[in-house]
Amino acid sequence: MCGVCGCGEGHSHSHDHDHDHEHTHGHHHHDDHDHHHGHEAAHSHAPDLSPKRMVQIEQDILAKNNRYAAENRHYFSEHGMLVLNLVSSPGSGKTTLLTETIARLKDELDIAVIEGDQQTANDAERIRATGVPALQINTGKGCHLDAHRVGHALETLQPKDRSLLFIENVGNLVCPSAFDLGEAHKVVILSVTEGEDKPIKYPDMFHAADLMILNKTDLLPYLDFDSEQCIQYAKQVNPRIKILSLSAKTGEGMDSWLRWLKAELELQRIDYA
Ligand SMILES: Nc1nc2c(ncn2[C@@H]2O[C@H](COP(=O)(O)OP(=O)(O)O)[C@@H](O)[C@H]2O)c(=O)[nH]1
Ligand SMILES: [Mg+2]
Repeated sequence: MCGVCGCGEGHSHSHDHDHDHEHTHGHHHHDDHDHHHGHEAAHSHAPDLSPKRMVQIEQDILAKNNRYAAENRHYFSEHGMLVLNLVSSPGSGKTTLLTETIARLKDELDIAVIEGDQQTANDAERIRATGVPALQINTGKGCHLDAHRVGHALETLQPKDRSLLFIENVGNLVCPSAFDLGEAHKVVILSVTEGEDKPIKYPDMFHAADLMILNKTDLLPYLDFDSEQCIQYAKQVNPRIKILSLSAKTGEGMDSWLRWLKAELELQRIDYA
């Protein structure tokens, strides 16, 4: 996972000094721009660490993330929420899919969005323009969202009970696969312009996802993208993966996605006291 890029080491530094406590969700000083520290340091001294030490650091980071994720998951279940973690490479159409989905569902469901990008609040602004609440998290040098930051975002966003919460992760087919945010499902979005071999090139991500959305099908006539081959590759790395093809632009195939969303939300609501 992140040992290669060093991002994990940065998180260790930035969290160790004040977050080894129980996660109370009670402090508000973590806003959008305060998690940059640590990363540069990590990149500069990571080469000095032995491979064994690097592995230990990664395991500690993931264990800590998993504890925060468990707290988030508990919170989501207590509030009857469906939470989806949208992962993909940059530009696959995550934000477009969200704005199109929100336009179709916002009158019948409560929806909120957490947006993750290295810089800018552009995507949160695109979401807010649809009329639903959105919170932007900027990860700076970081290449993924982590459960701790999502926990704090919840304090600010205050999503409604029985609502649908989308988390648009940082565009990256590698690191976000390792970080559980407490979501019900990771949904990987792959656009047909990216090539059919991405599931076998980035198997961790396709293995971690429960649903793959093949987006931009409106462009298929102009490409030599082999959908059958792509689906076969995805099933090769994850036999359980569900696959939907759609065009966020034309709306073709959106109905199956909306039906899937509503069915999943009902499942979460059943357990809600
Ligand atoms: N042709 C086509 N373009 C799309 C579709 N979905 C998104 N795009 C375009 O792809 C680009 C990246 O979309 P965006 O939603 O910002 O992707 P993100 O980086 O994954 O959030 C934009 O120019 C979108 O207009 C689609 O279904 N068909
Ligand atoms: Mg986006």
